[in-house]
Amino acid sequence: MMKISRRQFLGATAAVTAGAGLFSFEMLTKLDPASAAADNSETKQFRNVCPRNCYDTCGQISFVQDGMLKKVDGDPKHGYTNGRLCVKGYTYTRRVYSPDRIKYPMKQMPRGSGNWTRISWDEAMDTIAKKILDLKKRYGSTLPICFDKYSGNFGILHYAADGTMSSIGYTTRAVGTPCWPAGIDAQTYDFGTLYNNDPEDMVNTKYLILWGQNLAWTAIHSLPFAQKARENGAKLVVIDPILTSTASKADLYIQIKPSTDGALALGMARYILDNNWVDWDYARANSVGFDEWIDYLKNNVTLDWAASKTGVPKEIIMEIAREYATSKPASMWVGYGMQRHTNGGQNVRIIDALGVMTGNVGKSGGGVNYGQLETWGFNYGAMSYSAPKGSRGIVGANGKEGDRSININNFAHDVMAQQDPPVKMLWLACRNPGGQDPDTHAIEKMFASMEFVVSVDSFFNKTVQMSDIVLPATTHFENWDVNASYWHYWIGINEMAIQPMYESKSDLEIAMLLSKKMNALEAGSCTYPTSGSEQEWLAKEFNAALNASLGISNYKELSNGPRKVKMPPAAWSDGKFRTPSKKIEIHSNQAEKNGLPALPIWVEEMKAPEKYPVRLMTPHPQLGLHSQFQNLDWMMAANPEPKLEIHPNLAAKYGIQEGDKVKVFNDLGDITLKAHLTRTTSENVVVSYEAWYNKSNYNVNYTVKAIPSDMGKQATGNNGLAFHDNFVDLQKV
Ligand SMILES: Nc1nc2c(c(=O)[nH]1)N[C@H]1C(S)=C(S)[C@@H](COP(=O)(O)OP(=O)(O)OC[C@H]3O[C@@H](n4cnc5c(=O)[nH]c(N)nc54)[C@H](O)[C@@H]3O)O[C@H]1N2
Ligand SMILES: Nc1nc2c(c(=O)[nH]1)N[C@H]1C(S)=C(S)[C@@H](COP(=O)(O)OP(=O)(O)OC[C@H]3O[C@@H](n4cnc5c(=O)[nH]c(N)nc54)[C@H](O)[C@@H]3O)O[C@H]1N2
Ligand SMILES: [Mo]
Repeated sequence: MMKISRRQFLGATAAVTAGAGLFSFEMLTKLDPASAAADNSETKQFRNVCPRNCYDTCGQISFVQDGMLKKVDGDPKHGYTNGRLCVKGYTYTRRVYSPDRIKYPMKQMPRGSGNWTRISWDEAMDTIAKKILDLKKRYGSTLPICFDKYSGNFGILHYAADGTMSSIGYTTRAVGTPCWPAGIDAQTYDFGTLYNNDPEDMVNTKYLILWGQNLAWTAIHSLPFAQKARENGAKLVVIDPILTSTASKADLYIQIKPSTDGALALGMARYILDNNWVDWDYARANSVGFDEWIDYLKNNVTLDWAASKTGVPKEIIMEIAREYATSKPASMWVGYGMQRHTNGGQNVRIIDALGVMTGNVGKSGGGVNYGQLETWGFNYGAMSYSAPKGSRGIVGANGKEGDRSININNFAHDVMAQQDPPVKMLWLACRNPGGQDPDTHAIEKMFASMEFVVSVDSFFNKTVQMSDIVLPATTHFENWDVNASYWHYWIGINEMAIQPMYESKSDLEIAMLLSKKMNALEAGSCTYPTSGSEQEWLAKEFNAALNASLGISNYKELSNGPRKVKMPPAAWSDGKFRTPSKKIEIHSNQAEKNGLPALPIWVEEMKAPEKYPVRLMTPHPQLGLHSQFQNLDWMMAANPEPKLEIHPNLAAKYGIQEGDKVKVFNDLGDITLKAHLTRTTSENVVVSYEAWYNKSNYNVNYTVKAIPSDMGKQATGNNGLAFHDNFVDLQKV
């Protein structure tokens, strides 16, 4: 199984019809050089998997005619995504044939000027390889080269980007994940790792709480399972400071004050205790520290306190406590939004304890579900290459020389802080810190201080705009791969459906090409293999255990359809927890050792500073996935510009009306947005979704501070980011 601590790992359909009215297949075919072919030529179908960083990791069928991708649909053989895609998935033809794609290797002179020139692959590789060798000579190691990869493409062969770096020597690595680390640590302290029930098992629940999770946008294929549970009589409760699309589908929506979920869970726990709805047998047999926590509840928690802390009326806390504890089984899904706070991990620990006290852990239809990496049992051959002999690195805890780690969540600061040797060159793949990292001004300053920047991408996003050389990346229809999900249990093969567009290459091909060039310039300077077809590489990612768990003898069988990893439907149903004590650790010595409370007790939330009284939340958009999709023409047609969602009462205080331009600012920076008055957000919370709009400088992260969340270091190397503890003031312009 893959260990998450190993490296920085993970770490709707309406608008398509809107777009379809504006863009026809005829327009689409005009973009393709091969489109002269007759219409009646044979349509071939291929199996693909959407490789984006998303719960759903959808099974796709691509329809190809005369070498052209005509349509992308859901794969009916995928038991979780069930033949459907999200709105983004249906736009893939627009991505593949987007006129904005980076077509060739290009250089920008000077960096940031927009003055791009097409160069050959050979010139690109020659320039990059010479720069690497030059830095190595000047500094005696490859440590001045810093690598930052995250989640642009989670395909297993895309770990070749990591392999590129390990094969040239010891480098500086951005370690951690901006995504979900606080919650991972919480579940690691409590259960030993993160491990959710099969989401298809959701249909068996009698009560479902979606806690800071917006599945209608971020995991749409779970919605049918949640709906099925409702049809079977389950009640759906959504807890979120924003009345989301998901909340609109719930039986009960609870608008909680941000970052106070722990107080709500503690209030519920106290009421459950007072009514003796506790599953004492389960909790005492399976956990350590349970009675100690019960004492804490008795001595420190009251319903009045929980109500005043969370803004949730006492009667509602009592109602959901009673229903959650007495509906058997009851399930909770803890989203990644709610852990992006300074006490986010701690709040997840408290919610975990609520699941344990009611005996809902290890049960079908139950669980405190967050995510899983149980199905990721690949060999990771594309990323595992050792440094050339004689490479110099940083001496690690094991006494051996190795890479230098810096914090992915304080990237700008950490890059600039490196001395002996300083960081001089950046290599970015599947990663857009210019759009996605907090404190964009600091990121820009850091990029400007570099000697050389290479990025590998498909679009001229903010990071590419700050690069010297960009290498064009294929889309997943143009290469082979295999993908797993961090939520459902399915694994699917991604077949090459069309030839790479223009001169684009996959991260794997780039790794091999760079190795060829480096070794030509200086023999032995790169250990990465220089040959092998993508299918050969793919075959090497499978092993006997993985094949057995999928019921296959050869990976090629996946071409007949995705397979589900054989695991019980309920996580932890065997009761074999992976903590040091082998039990659920309500009292966690490990947490205590790391300077955190040993018990799942209340930790105060971050308060707004006087100068910046309004919380700006920047969660994930419906029509984009971070900096992907929203830049495509169909998405721009459906959602042409970003907006600031603001409650009418707050708007009135600032004299803001619908459509007014509003400057959103703090000491870090500002963005100007059109106001949209809505009662879906709380009175002191404004909302603007993180996304990249084509040819626009909109970026919420100009105002977002790199404030760490409380957890993440234990399992992922660094703490996460408290994206939603971000405070601003407003001004009508
Ligand atoms: N304000 C705010 N900021 C946030 C968040 C938030 O909630 N609020 N969420 C955070 C979270 S949860 C995450 S996960 C991060 C995501 O941060 P990133 O992982 O940086 O985000 P993406 O935009 O998905 O992908 C980065 C780039 O990968 C490129 N890419 C796609 N496929 C390939 C490929 O095959 N090869 C190469 N080389 N490149 C490819 C894409 O074109 C894109 O430009 O953002 C974080 N940032
Ligand atoms: N369409 C789309 N799908 C995506 C993504 C995308 O960008 N777009 N990103 C993918 C990635 S990388 C990730 S990490 C996941 C994230 O998907 P989710 O787990 O759904 O997380 P978010 O969308 O960040 O936030 C979910 C909700 O948490 C709420 N929230 C914020 N703070 C609090 C709080 O203190 N308490 C409570 N109760 N709720 C709070 C937000 O208001 C938001 O509605 O989605 C994945 N899927
Ligand atoms: Mo994420």
